[in-house]
Amino acid sequence: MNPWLLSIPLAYLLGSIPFGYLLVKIFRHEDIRATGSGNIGATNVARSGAKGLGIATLLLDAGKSFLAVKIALHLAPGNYDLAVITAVAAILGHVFPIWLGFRGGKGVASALGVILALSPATAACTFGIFLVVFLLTRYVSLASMIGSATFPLFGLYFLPQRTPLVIAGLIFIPLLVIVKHHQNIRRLLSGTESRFGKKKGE
Ligand code: NKO
Repeated sequence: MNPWLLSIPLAYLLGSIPFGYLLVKIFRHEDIRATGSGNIGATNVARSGAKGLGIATLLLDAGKSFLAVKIALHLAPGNYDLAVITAVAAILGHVFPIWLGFRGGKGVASALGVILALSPATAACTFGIFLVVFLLTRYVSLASMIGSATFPLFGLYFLPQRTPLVIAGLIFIPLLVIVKHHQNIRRLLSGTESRFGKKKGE
C-alpha cells in the first residue's frame, strides 16, 4: 500500500485520541473542558488537581504523535516529506479531533512527540527553550509559544532534508500552536494568565 495513503489518515486518527479528556472522564468522572482553561491538554489536567493524570496525558499525547511519525519513517525510510506531512496530520488530529466536534487541544505535547520522532536534537533544543521560559515565568502557555517559535530554526539546522514541504511543515506547526493559544495570549496581556502550581492572583 502507498505509504502516504496509510500514514496520513492513521496519523490523524492517532492524533485525534483525546487522552486528557478520556483520562479525566474515566478516572474522575468529570469533563476537563468544564474546568480551568477548558483545554484538554496536560497542563489543564494537572491544574484540575490530577497531577498524575496530567503527566499521563503529556506522555500519551506526545506518544501517539511520536508513534504516527515513526510509522511513516518505517514505511518510507528517509522520506522527510512524508514524515513532516504525517507530523502535521497527527497534530491536526489532536487540535481538531472528530470525536470532540473538532474542538481539541493546543498541539504542544503532540508537537513535542512528532519533533522527537523527526529529530531528537531538535526536540532537546526546543524543550530546553521551553524549560528556560517556564522556569523563569511559570507560564506553560508562554513557554509553549516561545518554544514553538524557535522550533523551525532548530528543525532547519538538524533535519536531514530541507525540501519545500519540510520547510512549510516547520513553519505551519508553530503557527497552529500559537494561534490555538489566542485566549492565553489575551490573558497574558491582561495579566490574568494562571502560573503553573500557583493559585489565581499569586
Ligand atoms: O491550559 O491553556 P492552558 O494553560 O497543556 O495550557 C497551555 C499549554 C497547553 O499545552 C499543554 C501541553 C503541555 C506540555 C508541557 C510540557 C511539554 C514541553 C514541550 C515543549 C516544547 C514545545 C514544542 C512546540 C513545538 C511546536 O500550553
